Amino acid sequence: MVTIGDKEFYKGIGKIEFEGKESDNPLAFKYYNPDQVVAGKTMKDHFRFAIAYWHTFCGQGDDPFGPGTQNFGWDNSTDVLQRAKDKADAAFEFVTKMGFDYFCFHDFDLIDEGATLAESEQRLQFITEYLKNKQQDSGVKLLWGTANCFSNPRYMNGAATNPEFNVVARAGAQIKMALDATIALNGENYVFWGGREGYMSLLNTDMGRELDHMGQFLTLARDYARSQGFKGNFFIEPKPMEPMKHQYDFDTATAIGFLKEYGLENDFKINIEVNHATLAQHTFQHEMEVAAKSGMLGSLDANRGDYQNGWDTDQFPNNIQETTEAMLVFLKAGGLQGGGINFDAKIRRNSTDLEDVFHAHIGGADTFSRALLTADKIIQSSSYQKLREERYSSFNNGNGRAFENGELKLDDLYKIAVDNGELSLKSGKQELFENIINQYI
Ligand code: XLS
Ligand code: NI
Ligand code: NI
Repeated sequence: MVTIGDKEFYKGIGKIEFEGKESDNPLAFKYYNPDQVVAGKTMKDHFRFAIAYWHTFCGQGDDPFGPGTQNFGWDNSTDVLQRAKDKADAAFEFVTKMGFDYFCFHDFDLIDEGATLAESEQRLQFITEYLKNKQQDSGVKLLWGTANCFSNPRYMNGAATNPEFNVVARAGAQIKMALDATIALNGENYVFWGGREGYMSLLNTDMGRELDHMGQFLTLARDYARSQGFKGNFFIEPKPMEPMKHQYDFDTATAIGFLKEYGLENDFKINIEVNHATLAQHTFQHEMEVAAKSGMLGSLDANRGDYQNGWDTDQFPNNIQETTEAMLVFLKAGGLQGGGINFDAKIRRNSTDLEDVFHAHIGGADTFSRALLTADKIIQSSSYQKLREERYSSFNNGNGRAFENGELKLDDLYKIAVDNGELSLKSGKQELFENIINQYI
């Protein structure tokens, strides 16, 4: 049973069900079968799919060349509080109809920012209470909350890294309020995406000082949340550029180095977004592998970029090859550390039917599901893992093992090399690996 408020916003669309790949129903899942067990867990538990409040209920499709094209039924009231309640009703109707369990938000996605800090806080408390009831009625949970410390002009030079202390303090107040809302809604995680934490020109920027401020700021946020009983993870979401020319959380490796430098590695993990990986000239799977290596594969923001122009287009995922390779990393890592898969993606400006956003999320969930099924089959039935392990078999015993155990010196390597004489070449077999992926898709 889909529970909906007095108003129904997505009229004529019911709960999306799994019908299998033979189904021609555009409003049904072809691969995402929530209760199907893959690699020891249901798909629902592997993915923990979430809806992004900002794209799906706020983003009206405006771009630098024209205004929005969406006509959201929940945006009509002239009363701020009523509008926020309508938006929440629409959000919970949508999440429930999709059959997902989670949503994610920025503070001022939920309700418009007030004219003063005090007014903003009152508004946030109001909508938090409302959402708490909606969560109780529907069972929908909060995957993560975050604060928008990048849209308001006061943050044009950054938030935690602003050269002006009073702006840093203002960002601190905002993040305290967003943490309060996240904790009140039993949020499982809290995200920091460094919106304008970076620089436009190095000429007017003291990078070392700004990075120290960011480390200090995140420490304060962590300490406050822990003092309020927050047990979840903090995630850093790397992105190399946009809006700033250079963003400090450039990519996963940079963010992990930063977290370790400031002693935050036990509380923070990484939230990896596909389109941010590609902007950093990495693959999605590369970023996941880097995070997994440090036990920090926290959460995923699912979307895709455009292969021709490289922009942060935030399109819905549909690249089965890319996602299959990502799911190989995912399964090898044993899944995510506390997070889920948040559709940080938007429909195109000319997708203006109410059902389009359903097609988009169905496609995204099906892409991940098909990729997971394929990756699991590759691991279970192909020679993929064996071939990969064999490449490193010389480290399994003898001198290779001794090297891994730290028992050899550089002198020892010298002696071993002298004894070995010239070596024969060993193929990396890349084409064979690629063929295995294709065979199982
Ligand atoms: C923007 C980011 C943003 C974060 C949350 O590029 O993806 O949406 O996920 O602030
Ligand atoms: Ni993004
Ligand atoms: Ni994101």
